Amino acid sequence: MSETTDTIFSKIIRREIPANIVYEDDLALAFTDVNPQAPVHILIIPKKPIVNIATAEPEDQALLGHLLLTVQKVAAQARLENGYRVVMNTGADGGQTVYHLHIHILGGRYLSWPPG
Ligand code: DGP
Repeated sequence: MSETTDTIFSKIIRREIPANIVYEDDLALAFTDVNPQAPVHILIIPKKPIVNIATAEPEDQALLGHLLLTVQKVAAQARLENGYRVVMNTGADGGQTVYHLHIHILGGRYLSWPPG
């Protein structure tokens, strides 16, 4: 088993640890963040264990597009009509702590800019 298949998110995909799953399809899973930074904080992940956007391959193009369109569905389901932020922390300086690609959806309050 490669290290990328053994993150906490792969355990969530395999239902080995619990999560509050809010959306699932053949390619993606979405669940609420355990340490929310906004009233709505949802993570969207591919079921394929890609490390991050920096290591994604050309063959992942359709999957990455699918994840971004999944953002639309999940944000609408969470009633984020006033807007939201989409974040992909990437690598050490990007603040990535779980090395399984994930998209943060943050909303439900005004989000200031720039981030820390
Ligand atoms: P990042 O810093 O971008 O790698 O964010 C990882 C996020 O994952 C962080 O906001 C906390 C969340 N997280 C870590 N472990 C778990 C877990 O076991 N369950 C859930 N729901 N979220 C987790």
